Amino acid sequence: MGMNTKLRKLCQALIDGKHLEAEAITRELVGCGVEPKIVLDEGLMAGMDVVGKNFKAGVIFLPQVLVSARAMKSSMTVLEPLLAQSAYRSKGRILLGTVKGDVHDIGKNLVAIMLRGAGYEVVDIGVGCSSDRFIHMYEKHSPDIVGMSALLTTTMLYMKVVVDSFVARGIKVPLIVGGAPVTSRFANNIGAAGYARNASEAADLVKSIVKKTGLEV
Ligand code: B1M
Repeated sequence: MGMNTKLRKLCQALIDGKHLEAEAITRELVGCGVEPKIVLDEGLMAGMDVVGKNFKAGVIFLPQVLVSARAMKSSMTVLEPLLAQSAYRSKGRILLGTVKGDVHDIGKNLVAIMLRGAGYEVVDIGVGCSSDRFIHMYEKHSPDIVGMSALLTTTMLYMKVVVDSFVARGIKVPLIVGGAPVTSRFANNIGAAGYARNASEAADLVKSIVKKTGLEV
């Protein structure tokens, strides 16, 4: 079976929510030497895209989305060590969380993987994070950058609450944002230090902020 056929099968396994199959095909693909980034983009992300569209169109419902999300997570356990392979040496510490009211964490986890792969230390504080949690964890871990993720048009508004709470406390850490509904314009409007469209852009963004603020040694 050719690589493209396998990628299509992976995409379909994700859509069908077959996590064992998705994980097995992922293993096969990387075993054949296919770049993990290609497996991610052309297999998993392509599948998740269809899932999102079908959900929006009312063709499938939440339980199906959940089984697809589980399939994505199973495949990611195979890809994660490969994506994060570069030798570890911390270039900076990033605090990362999904904001209050939002449970979507696949994108955030991917951002964490890419950042770790790019040599940053990531403190992942999970989903549904209130501004108090962001601040408490900031004080505990003293990160160089704080990153927020939101997947809902309703919860992205909470990013402003977090930015404002940091400002109110006089904390000057750069706050960056991302997630499907978030735009660079929105990021500007709420006073965030930056926006990234996807996980690799997030790594570039962090790199440029770290450089600008002279954190890199
Ligand atoms: Co939800 N969901 N969901 N969902 N879900 C979306 C987001 C939606 C667009 C689907 C749709 O209608 N087409 C829609 C939002 C509509 C809107 O507000 N605009 C939606 C909805 C409505 C809901 C519920 C409200 C459904 C309901 O209950 N009626 C509910 C809300 C729950 C809540 O959070 N309170 C809900 C629930 C769920 C599940 C739990 C079933 C599941 C999440 C499982 C999980 O994450 N553990 C789920 C899923 C899987 C999706 C879709 C299908 C896929 C999301 C995903 O994982 N994508 C999604 C449709 C879609 O986006 N295609 C949808 C793959 C992931 C790798 O991409 O998360 O975009 P993404 O992350 C990217 C970038 O955005 C960026 O980089 C990542 C990697 O490239 N990025 C950052 C993300 N965070 C970043 C942070 C950064 C920088 C970049 O800096 C810090």
